[in-house]
Amino acid sequence: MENTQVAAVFNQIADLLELQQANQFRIRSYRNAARTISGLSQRLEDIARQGGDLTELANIGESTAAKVHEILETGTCQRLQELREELPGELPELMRVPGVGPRSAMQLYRELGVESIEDLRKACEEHRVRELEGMGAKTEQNILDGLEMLQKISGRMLYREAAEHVGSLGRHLDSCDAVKRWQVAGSFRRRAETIGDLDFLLEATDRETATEQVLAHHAIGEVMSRGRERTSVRLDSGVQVDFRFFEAESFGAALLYFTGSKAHNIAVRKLAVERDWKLNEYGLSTDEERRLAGKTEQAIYGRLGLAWIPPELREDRGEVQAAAEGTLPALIEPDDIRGDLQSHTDETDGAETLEQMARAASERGYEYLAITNHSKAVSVAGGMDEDRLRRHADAIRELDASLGDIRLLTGVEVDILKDGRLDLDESLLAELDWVVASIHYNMNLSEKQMTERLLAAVRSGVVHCLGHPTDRIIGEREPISFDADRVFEACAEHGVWIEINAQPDRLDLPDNYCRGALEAGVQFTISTDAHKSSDLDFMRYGVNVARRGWLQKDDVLNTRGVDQLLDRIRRS
Ligand code: DGT
Ligand code: CA
Ligand code: CA
Ligand code: ZN
Repeated sequence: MENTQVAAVFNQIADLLELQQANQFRIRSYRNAARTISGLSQRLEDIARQGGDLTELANIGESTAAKVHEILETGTCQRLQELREELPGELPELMRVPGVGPRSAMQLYRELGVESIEDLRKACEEHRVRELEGMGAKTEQNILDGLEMLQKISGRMLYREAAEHVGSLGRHLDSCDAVKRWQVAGSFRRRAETIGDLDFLLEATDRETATEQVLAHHAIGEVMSRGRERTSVRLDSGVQVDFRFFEAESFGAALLYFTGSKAHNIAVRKLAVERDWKLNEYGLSTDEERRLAGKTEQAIYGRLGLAWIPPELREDRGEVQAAAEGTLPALIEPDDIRGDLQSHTDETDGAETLEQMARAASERGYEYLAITNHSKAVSVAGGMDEDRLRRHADAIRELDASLGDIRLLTGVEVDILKDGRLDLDESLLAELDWVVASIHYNMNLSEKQMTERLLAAVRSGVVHCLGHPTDRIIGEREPISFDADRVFEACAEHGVWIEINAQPDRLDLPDNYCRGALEAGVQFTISTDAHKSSDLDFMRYGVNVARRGWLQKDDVLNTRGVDQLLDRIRRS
């Protein structure tokens, strides 16, 4: 148990006492205790375990010390539970909303019957809050803003957002001269699709100075705890960041431990335990405390008879066994990508012209770009009918003929209609270089209907690739339900590629589907689905997914050079 968690319990007690409008001195004594505890450099748990006297600490008397012991043992405390029971509904939760204090929470409850966050949102939206004494339209808006913020804080962020924070924090850490070395661990290093919090590991010349320098970063909003081992902050954006200090001799062990995943750690530690060794964030050692490794991950894995495992694979999905047998995949790299196979222009819902997109792809060193605008069913995007597509394809061919350094492929993203038919004439589709088929409507069909719908597209004989195959939007829309095994088998049989769509909120095919598709013999594309030239840079997010899905260079079509690509997609 961390000091911050103990302090949080005391702060919660103080909050609830405030809701009850209890004695101010009692409230303050809990707050003072919380402040002392979160400012300690040593862990309370360690002090207690060594039999230290907690009452020697400022603001901690007999009864508070007893509560600390209770919290350390049980994770909570009786007094907090009692207070919770004395108050109705989720009233205490209301105070987590920025802009809502104990007094206003009580007022909202008494006068509007607001007992939960949901009640509060509704009351604001129905403009009932502004009618209350001492509140107004501005307060109401503040509360709504606070609710939005709260959702952001309690939610996870997309990998892309995390990457922006890491970029900015990383540049800052590079400028801190007391920071000798830093690394991001956690789900970010594993390149997971969403990230809870950021975990930085630091080696410092002097931890105190390094902490000062790190905390000077402009984006840091609140320092939640500060200590010799760890400092935790919340950025202005609400994102939580942990900075942990390690010495060089332990850095590899720390990196291994804090990269996780937890399941991977457990699987690796099991190998150590089988040898009667000990593995933790400080190193690998014999039970007699003789150090075996700790400086690098390679050395630790090596001692355990394992090859170094790329972080993207550390999910306990068979990687430990593969590392023992020497059969880990040689994962695809961003530099392996030679072109992009899904992009849009201002012919439909893209923001830029054909020329602009072609130039941008060429600037990225690509050998080819497929232009895949929408078909007519996607009317919100201004989708094309047959005539328009014919003329558009001519324009693509014409521009292609005038470009020396990049090959433009004539293509389309044809909508798969509800019954599995394609939204454009198949004889026209057969004339194009590259046909992506995707679902954009009617996503709530039964699994059986959805499977038939996808199978019809796969078997059409004119489709090269299934675009954003599950249609999920991270945090917004669940994947469609379909029999993935059957669809993947059909794709393998009919030579239909499966797209890994690299849009940051799609990442579709999701990584947890990739292994199944791979085992079925499916081949993949990684495409950005760019709607403007800067979207072409999403490619690396797609590569992240592919790596987490165990894909190698040869599993991905657009790692081929242009001649080989054309050879592969040419219709027989
Ligand atoms: P997140 O932050 O929810 O996106 O996911 P992670 O994986 O970054 O998780 P986090 O930040 O809670 O912890 C970082 C790593 O530390 C985690 O991946 C594995 C390691 N770790 C944390 N707690 C435990 C634990 O109880 N046991 C083991 N074996 N490892 C843990
Ligand atoms: Ca984390
Ligand atoms: Ca963490
Ligand atoms: Zn689409």
